[in-house]
Amino acid sequence: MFGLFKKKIKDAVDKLSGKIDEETKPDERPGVVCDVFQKEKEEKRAEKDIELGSEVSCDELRSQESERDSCTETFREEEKKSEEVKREGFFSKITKPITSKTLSDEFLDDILWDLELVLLENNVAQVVSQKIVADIKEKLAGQSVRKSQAERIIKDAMKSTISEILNQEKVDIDSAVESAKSEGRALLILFLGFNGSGKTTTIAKTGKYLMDKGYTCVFAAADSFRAAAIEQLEFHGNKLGIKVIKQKYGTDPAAIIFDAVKHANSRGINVVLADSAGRVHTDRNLLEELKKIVRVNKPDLKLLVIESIAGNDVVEQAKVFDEVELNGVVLTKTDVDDKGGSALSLCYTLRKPICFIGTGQEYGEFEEFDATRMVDSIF
Ligand SMILES: Nc1nc2c(ncn2[C@@H]2O[C@H](COP(=O)(O)OP(=O)(O)OP(=O)(O)O)[C@@H](O)[C@H]2O)c(=O)[nH]1
Ligand SMILES: [Mg+2]
Repeated sequence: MFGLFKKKIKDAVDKLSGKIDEETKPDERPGVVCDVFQKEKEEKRAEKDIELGSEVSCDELRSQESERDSCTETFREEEKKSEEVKREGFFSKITKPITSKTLSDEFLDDILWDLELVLLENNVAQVVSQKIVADIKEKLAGQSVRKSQAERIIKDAMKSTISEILNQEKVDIDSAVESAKSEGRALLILFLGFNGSGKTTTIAKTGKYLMDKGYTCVFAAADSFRAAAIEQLEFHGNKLGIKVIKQKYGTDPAAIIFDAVKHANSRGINVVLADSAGRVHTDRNLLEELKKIVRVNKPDLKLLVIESIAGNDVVEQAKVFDEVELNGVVLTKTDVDDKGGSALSLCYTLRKPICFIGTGQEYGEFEEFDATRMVDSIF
């Protein structure tokens, strides 16, 4: 899942830290000066040896001896200087990367643009990618860092920003069921969303998930609008052994859900899972119908079922559906989405948790969303 997204992020971080490494490379010049000085000193020593080795008179010898003494003095001084330069070269090699060059705003803007592009290409909404990039810039600006440090700083900054976005307050379905139970009633969960996003399949998967936990459920066939929608839910109900409460096509969906809740409450059933017709977020009539369902039945949880592959459209869709005050999101078809940015965009825009993810067409291909696991798997 999200394989390409993880790879692209990793590549972008590598590229970024490589550029930072180039920018903050230590200046090697003191080491070079030291080598040149050493060479000069050796040449001088060789010249003196030749001079001292030739045939000379006593006077010349005396004057050469005094010259040699002064030469030895000069060599000592040169040697001392050389040691100092050597020491300075070594010291500056350690300190230079930390103290000499800092990462300027212009440099960071330039290199972080690449990262922003990667995020945008992977369905991370612009506001979200801008926030991630701004957070990293804040942590790097004015610093002078080595490659390994840059990599760590970038990864930590991205990790903390992405975790912060994904870690919305969880919807605890088990406690919600238990709390409804203690009030002697069934918990009502309404699934809503765009056409074909996976609502009916998700209801079937949630039914199986709850039954596996020992809860009893009924389905409310409240998509009385689309041809064959009722039969589709009945097909799942029959397979799973879950009763479907239905009426004829064209019946008010609010009334169908009302009946299903009454049925569940009278039989001590724990959860009512209500289907609804797929609607385009721009169709005001269908949105008004949705609001009526909510007004009449007051669902405990309203979950938006949205396709991971819908790309940046998810943000616009989600905003409109949030007019009914969503409690969370089910992100479907993550198995066929390599990008993964939708999860981030949704959480950031809605400030609501992703409760489940659909990872395939089978009932069992459905998991509770774990933000920490997702972040850890990216980095
Ligand atoms: N690969 C994959 N396919 C899925 C997933 N969830 C649903 N689907 C498929 O998506 C298609 C549409 O699913 P439905 O459950 O009918 O969607 P819907 O939102 O109820 O559709 P409408 O009622 O027409 O609005 C079906 O072929 C499902 O099998 C998923 O997590 N992964
Ligand atoms: Mg459906």
